[in-house]
Amino acid sequence: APSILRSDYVPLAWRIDHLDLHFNLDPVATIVKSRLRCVRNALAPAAPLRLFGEDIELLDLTVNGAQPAPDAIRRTADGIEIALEGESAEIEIATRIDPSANTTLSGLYLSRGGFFTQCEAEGFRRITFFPDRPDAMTRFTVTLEADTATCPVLLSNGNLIEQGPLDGGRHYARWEDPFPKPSYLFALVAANLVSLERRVNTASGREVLLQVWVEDGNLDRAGHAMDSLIHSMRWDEETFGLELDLDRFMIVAVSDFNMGAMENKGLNIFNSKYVLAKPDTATDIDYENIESVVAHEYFHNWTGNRVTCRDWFQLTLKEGLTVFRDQQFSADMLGRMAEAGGEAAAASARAVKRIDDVRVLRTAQFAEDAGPMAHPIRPDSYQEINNFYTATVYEKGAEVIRMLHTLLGAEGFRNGMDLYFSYHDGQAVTCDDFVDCMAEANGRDLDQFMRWYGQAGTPRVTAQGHYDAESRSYTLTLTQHTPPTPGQPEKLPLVIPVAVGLIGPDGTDLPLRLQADNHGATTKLIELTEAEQSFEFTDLDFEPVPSLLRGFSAPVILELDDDDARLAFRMAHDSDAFNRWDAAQRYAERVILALAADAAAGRPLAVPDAFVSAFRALLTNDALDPAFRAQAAALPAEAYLLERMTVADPALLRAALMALMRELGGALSDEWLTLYRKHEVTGPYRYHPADAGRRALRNLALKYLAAAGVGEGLERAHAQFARFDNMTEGFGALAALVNSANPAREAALDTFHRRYRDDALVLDKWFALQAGAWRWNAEAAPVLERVRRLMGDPDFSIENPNKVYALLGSFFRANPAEFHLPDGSGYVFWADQVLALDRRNPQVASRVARALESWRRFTPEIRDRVGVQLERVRSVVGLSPDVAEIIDKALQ
Ligand code: BAL
Ligand code: ZN
Repeated sequence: APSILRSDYVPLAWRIDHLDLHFNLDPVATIVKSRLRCVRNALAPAAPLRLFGEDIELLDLTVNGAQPAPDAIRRTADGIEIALEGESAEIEIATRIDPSANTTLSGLYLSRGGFFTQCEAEGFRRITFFPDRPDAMTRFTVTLEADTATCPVLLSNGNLIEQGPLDGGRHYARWEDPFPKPSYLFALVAANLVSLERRVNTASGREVLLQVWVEDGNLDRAGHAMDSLIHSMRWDEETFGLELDLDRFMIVAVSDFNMGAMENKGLNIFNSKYVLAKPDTATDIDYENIESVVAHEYFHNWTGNRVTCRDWFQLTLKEGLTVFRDQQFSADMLGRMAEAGGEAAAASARAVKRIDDVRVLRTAQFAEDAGPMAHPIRPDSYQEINNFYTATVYEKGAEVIRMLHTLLGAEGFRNGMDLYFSYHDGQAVTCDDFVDCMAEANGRDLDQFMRWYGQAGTPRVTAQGHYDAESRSYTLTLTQHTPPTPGQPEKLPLVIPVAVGLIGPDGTDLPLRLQADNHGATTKLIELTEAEQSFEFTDLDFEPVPSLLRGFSAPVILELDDDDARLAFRMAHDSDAFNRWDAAQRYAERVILALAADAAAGRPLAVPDAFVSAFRALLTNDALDPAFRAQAAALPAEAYLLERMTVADPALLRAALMALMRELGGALSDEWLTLYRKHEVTGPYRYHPADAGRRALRNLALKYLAAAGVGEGLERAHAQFARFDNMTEGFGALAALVNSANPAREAALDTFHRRYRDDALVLDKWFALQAGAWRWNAEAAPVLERVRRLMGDPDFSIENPNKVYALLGSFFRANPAEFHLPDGSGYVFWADQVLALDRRNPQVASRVARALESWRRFTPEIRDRVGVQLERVRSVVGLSPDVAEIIDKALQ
């Protein structure tokens, strides 16, 4: 497919100042009538009105009430062009669509008998002909007609204007959205749902109605989403002075959904996974995810909806900023809840949130940035925009915003935000417009900073320290280098904020004096802006141990030459919780990669005693919050470690990880059992970071003990599984049992399945656990056999994205050693599934296809076998543009 270029942007020739939509909803033949009021844009080059349309049947089209002359209208590959005269025109269009045949879940589709829409990025053109691009901001009025019995609830954006019965068992509702919006924010829902309602006042005293719509029977799972929404509203009022602008705000849960959730104006539609929670079906992590996704979509109301993107290349304008906002919100919420345990507990809760976010970035985004899909947070080209809802645009985009926040300070950042809304409310703008506001509000030149928007690849930063005893000074020399990425051979130096601490021999932070300043704080922000730069710290009586990039102050790979002793020292002493965790992770990584090298050379796999000691010291340090200890004692993600191997070899890595888990589980079994006993949570379940931290540490103890086959640990896991009242403990125990050589794991899986056989979201966990399981028992059958069998399970459905992500996604992404079986059977299976999915749902297929994009980093044996399957997929006629782009780029 041809690439679309950012440089090709042309403003709209015709604005649509009002759109009146009428839906006659029917599962197989929905009729959509639309009336567009078009106004010539004097600022753009003259051109015909261009309407996009895809997979819809045009029934009728009039211009100013008459059939247009044949030569005034032209069908194009992606829609219709109409030559218009004068300064304005009214277009009326009727189309027919078949929602029952829409398996793509983009546009108007059916889920469990109800009608739902998903229009971002380009789903609206699958509903009616329209200038379906984000800079076409329009006022919408929407009328819905549907069968009353099957679709008693009729929702769209904005305010309900009128509703009533119609003949033939049908009814209607009319909605009006007072705010102009692009078509990607349009939504409708017509279904049989019930709602949890709250009326709350905004900061300015306006009463608003909040609703969370779910299927009957699920109201007891809607409360946490509602609480999260109210917290999000308060937070945005307090932090950014931003208030809800509508009288009504709705969240709707749907079972079949490609993404996590969607920020349609006033009518957020959510994957039910990010709405429904009660203690015995949702884990602590589910509760946390729901809170952050509800916040994310709510925050989009200002960062995305009121101010939107000029074109899809600017996606990070709304996504990076909104992810940053939801991350800050979650950190504040967790910190606030933890405050009851003191200031240190609050700080630790915030640090743990930061660690979680960086784990995601390092695992998913760093790999993307090092592979064939590497792109800047603002790409210059794409073939299929759906492929660019990426970790780079979202997570790295959020890191770029975070750097602005770090460089400008909270107040400076807020001033920039205020200016952004004062200039651009109601507009479709670019990333430059945003950064310009930050620059103007702070009197700061951000031209060099803008390179973060244009350069792909993860920068490497190296550090060299030199202590001079005579002058009592320490010189830190930092270099930066960004490796080439596809289409970008040369990179320029970036602005990299580096938060630095220097640790003295006794483990405490030293006061820092940079030459020519006298602050004496113990963490200092320095700005690396050149390829190489030196910073001199004075008044130091000892050679310090540097602690760099505290709090992960920039999204870079910091190449440290710290040896084991230094890592152990920082693991024991670094006052920055993030870096303390990072030291533990780096040390573990060194040990794991050395074990993998041992395995490759046929040497016995021996874990160094020094590492076990450092690990024990951290684990048993009761001054540290349990949640933090659980983070530090969890090994780095397998996908991340594969990226760190010179040649990715999943079998060697798995052997190394198993050896380390067994050693740490066995050698520290007493410590794990003591921790397990000490951290029991009593009383009814509550979602709270203090409790969640204790549960996480106990579940981790079970995981290590079960991996090592420690009898008492397995007994504890069985006991926890036998009588659990919350999913965190139930699933934690089950996961420990399944990831062990203990034969009782099959019975536990059956018990769990029986208990939750009617609960789709819990069954997703059951599928994912099996697909991601390691083979602790060498005689057990390959996991691929189980995955094939589970695809035939009556509870599995290839039509449901959550099921596909749970079973296939977990297998392809979270179980590399089993996916990459030496006989290559995993790749044949992968290609079969990509092709089967592509016929139904290209967006889901493309996500699954991406599991092999980094194939060139693997061993020659793997590359040979993957290459054959990539070619096989590429040769198929009728591949979607989504999958075609991924495969083409992988093969380039
Ligand atoms: N805009 C797509 C879903 C999200 O990022 O909120
Ligand atoms: Zn978003």
